[in-house]
Amino acid sequence: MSNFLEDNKVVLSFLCGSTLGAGLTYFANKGKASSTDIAPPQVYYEVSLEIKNRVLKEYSEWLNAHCLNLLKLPGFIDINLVEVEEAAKPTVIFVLGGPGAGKGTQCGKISETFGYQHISAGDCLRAERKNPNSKNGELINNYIKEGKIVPVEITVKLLKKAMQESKSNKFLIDGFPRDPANVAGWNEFVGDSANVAGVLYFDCPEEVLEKRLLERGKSSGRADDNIESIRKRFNTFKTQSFPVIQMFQSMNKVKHIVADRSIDAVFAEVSEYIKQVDEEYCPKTKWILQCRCESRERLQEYFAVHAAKLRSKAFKADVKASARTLHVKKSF
Ligand code: UP5
Ligand code: MG
Repeated sequence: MSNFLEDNKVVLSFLCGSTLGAGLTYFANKGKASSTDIAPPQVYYEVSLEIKNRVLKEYSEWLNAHCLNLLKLPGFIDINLVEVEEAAKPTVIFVLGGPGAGKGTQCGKISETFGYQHISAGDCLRAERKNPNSKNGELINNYIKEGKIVPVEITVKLLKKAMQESKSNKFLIDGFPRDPANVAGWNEFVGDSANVAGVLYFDCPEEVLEKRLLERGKSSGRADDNIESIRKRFNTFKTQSFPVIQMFQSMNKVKHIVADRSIDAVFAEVSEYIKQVDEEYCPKTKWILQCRCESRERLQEYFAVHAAKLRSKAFKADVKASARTLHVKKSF
């Protein structure tokens, strides 16, 4: 316990440093029965609250204030509020589409707006190619110039390392998996340690892609932004990468996006998808609220107050609650 705050009604004891930390205990300062008194029966109650990410900050602030108000009710002894850490697996979205479809552009925007970590397989390989200590530099260079797919052992290790070094728990894996061998490599090296939420597929006609890449090639310095390499990349995409998209499609995992539109129009649709993934896959915070009351009647008063307050708030649909009585301590 590091901090005490006292007024006439309550003593608030912080069990940890932060407001969103592991636990807070609130005590009513109402004088407990002494050993010679007949102690009233006390009811222990536990409410589990699962809070969706989008209301977490607002709800946490509200809940803290609400706990202090509850203690003003007669018969309340204490409330213990515990945040349960979920050891959730990382969430992964694969981002696929032809060369120049806008994968990198959209990933940048998603990452800025929704806090995903953007890991581009192509960028990882290009960085590895420049690494003087790497044995694979020359091989990577040749594969990229030829528009061919680098052996998966090299790529997947770079991806895994980037994920492990990140503090984030949600990732956009851009430009991977590009062929069935890449899928097998992912399953072998990452597999169950991450949840693949789905695939964002940017679909764009070749003429548009070619124009974009030639334009970018004027200044990108990329070894593969020239017409010969571009044609080879198109061919690799059609023959080896598209079947991967079809495979994910058959598993109902693909979000198809028409990419031949303005960057903002594409991002508007992408944003809706990311919100859905966040909602479904990203960990929600759970709180356990334990209260000790003098009697059942007092607890019922508690529920009347809590439920009414929650009903009056916009975030009610974003909080799931379940409750149970732990036990009733008998009086002598
Ligand atoms: N642009 C973007 N969106 C636009 C829009 N809506 N309207 C108008 N313009 C738009 O965009 C490309 C250009 O288009 C930019 O100038 C942009 O401003 C504009 P970008 O966002 O960069 O498109 P992206 O899809 O990321 O294109 P990129 O060229 O990066 O795709 P590739 O898939 O070809 O490249 P990647 O880097 O992923 O891979 C390169 C090579 O690495 C591969 O060919 C392969 O040899 C190797 N590789 C592997 O072997 N294994 C892997 O797992 C990954 C890569
Ligand atoms: Mg890219």
